[in-house]
Amino acid sequence: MSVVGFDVGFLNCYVAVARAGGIETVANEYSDRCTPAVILLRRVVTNCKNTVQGFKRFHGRAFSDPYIQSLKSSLVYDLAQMPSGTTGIKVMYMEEEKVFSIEQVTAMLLTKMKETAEHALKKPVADCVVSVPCYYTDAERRSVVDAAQIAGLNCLRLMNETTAVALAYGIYKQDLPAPEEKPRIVVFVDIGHSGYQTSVCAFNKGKLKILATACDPELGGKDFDEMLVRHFCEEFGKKYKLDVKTKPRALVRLYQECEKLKKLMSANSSDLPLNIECFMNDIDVSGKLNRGQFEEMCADVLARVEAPLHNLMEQAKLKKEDIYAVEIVGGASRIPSVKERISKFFGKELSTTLNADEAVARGCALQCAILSPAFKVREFSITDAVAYPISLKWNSAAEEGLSDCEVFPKNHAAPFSKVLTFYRREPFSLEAYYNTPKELPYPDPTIGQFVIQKVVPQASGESSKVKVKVRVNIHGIFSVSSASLVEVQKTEEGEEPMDTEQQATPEKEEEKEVVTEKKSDQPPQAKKPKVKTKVLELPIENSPQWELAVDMLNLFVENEGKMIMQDKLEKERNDAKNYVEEYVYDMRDKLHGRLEKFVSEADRDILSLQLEDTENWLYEDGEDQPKQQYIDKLAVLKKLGQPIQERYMESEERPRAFDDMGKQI
Ligand code: ATP
Ligand code: K
Ligand code: MG
Repeated sequence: MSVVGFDVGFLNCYVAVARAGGIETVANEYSDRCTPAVILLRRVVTNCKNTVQGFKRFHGRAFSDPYIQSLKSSLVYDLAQMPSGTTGIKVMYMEEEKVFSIEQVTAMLLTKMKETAEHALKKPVADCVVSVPCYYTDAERRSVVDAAQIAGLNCLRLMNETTAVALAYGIYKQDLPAPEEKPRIVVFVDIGHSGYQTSVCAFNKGKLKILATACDPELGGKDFDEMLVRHFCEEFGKKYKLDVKTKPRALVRLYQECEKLKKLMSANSSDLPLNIECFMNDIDVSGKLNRGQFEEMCADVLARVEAPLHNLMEQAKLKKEDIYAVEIVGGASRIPSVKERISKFFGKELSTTLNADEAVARGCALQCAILSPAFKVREFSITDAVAYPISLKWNSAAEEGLSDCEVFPKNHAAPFSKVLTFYRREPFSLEAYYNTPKELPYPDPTIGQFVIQKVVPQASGESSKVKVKVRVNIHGIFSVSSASLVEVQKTEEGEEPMDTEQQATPEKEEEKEVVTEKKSDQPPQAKKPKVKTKVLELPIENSPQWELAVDMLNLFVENEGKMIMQDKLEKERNDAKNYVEEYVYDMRDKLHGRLEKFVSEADRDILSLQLEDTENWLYEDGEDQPKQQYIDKLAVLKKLGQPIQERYMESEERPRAFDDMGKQI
């Protein structure tokens, strides 16, 4: 049982684990707590790598989605359509052109993060909590759950990023109002590289409830970079007659330098330089900028900060005076003018008590600890909110036409189940969809199709009562989770009716009757006959939008395993090569140093020649060989070198042995 939280950012990822000392964010193999959201795929021949990055927003989207199409030109890799219609990424891998699904690519990233967690915990990791933006739809969420599965993870919860932050904020607070008191209302703002999320949360002792969320999925640090890049492209065009947009490599460097400059400007308001050597056509370029100019050129971007805040307060029907604190996280929350806007909106100082980069991962690890039976952690109940209102529609036999019903309004508590009652004689289908398409990040509001099968009329010929349970689960994903038919069996008068309906879901639940076909118009009877009922479970055919087929998912799981093996082999091969290289350099130095006295001149010449040959081989034919070749090369060298080293060791050991004897006496 592992307790791990993963923050999968657009740019930066963090891994937090629970250990005896509490929750901590852990470092990767490069001793960095931040893991870039970048996948490097080896393409054997050229030994260069495909770099895949900026893929977080491809989840659950059709390849034909205008958003995906509009991004194509700005990516350094190609996109392709998967057989299911979703988005894939085309790369060269192991000498072959391959298309990886977005789930596979995120799985590769999660595999890296899983290894970081395993290294820190020194045991295998499976159970975890993974973060997603609170504006993610069903299709996006299902895609991330699949990615986790491909990476061999058991995702206990997909957690909304702002909810993770709220948990990290609230769980250690000792002074929260008692359960029956007025809750403490806190606003959370996370502004990262790609997206801007806000939520308002009510805290009482031992619990938090998200009241509302509001977002701009297209506002983040990247937009400020964009403005800087645009500015310098123009300036360098005038100053050096360079058309930067035509050279992708130069453009990538300019983006990197502009991001650095943007960060520097957060701490410094004076003129700051931007210098790039050999930028294009061997020309060195330079420019400068100060914070005032930066804010001016970003006016349109900054103007977008306020709208979600308005929206949030309006949804929650709260006044600014009701807000106890505004806690901000995310890298771009460090931009002074962003902070100013938020602070001005609420008319209060912002609170920065959490680590702006690590709070999401820590919140996820805390949630994982709460869900884990093996870990003792303070009781804390978390109620999230539905991001987009969900409706069902169906063919109504009675009304002849389509009927629909909103089952989960916006900000409805989640996770949550509802039982709907239908009166039907035959199988029927329900279509779930988001009823506010304008709010969605993509064009198709369909959630999925659910067919309730094996519905039959009662023995009397009347319609059957069919109970359908719909839910938004712990990941924030909608489903029709079960259906049952109530078979009425008339019984002797006086006998107690049997209640065979099952209960007991930990989730909160509500019932609602949906009459879609008239119950028979019997006159009300004076004496109601006592009835016995039998409940039959009905099979449901689920077809959520953009679902990854089970056999595809299994294939991806298998392939991920193979790729991990391939990486391992590749690492071993590289290590074997490095050992040869190290031995060559090390021995050459020593032959002319401390080993000199322990080798005859003739033997030394032989070994020197061998070392030189091996070095040349490493740069030529030996550049890219199977592991065994390097092992063999090393063995040949060691056969000559080992005896020399042994003679040296012996002579070193001798006087020390005497010393030890001296001490014993
Ligand atoms: P997302 O939350 O959208 O998935 P992410 O989690 O990867 O993205 P963060 O790591 O929170 O994003 O933030 C990264 C962004 O913050 C980048 O645009 C980065 O340039 C910006 N950033 C980081 N530090 C600073 C700073 N000191 N000043 C200005 N911007 C900064
Ligand atoms: K992050
Ligand atoms: Mg983030």
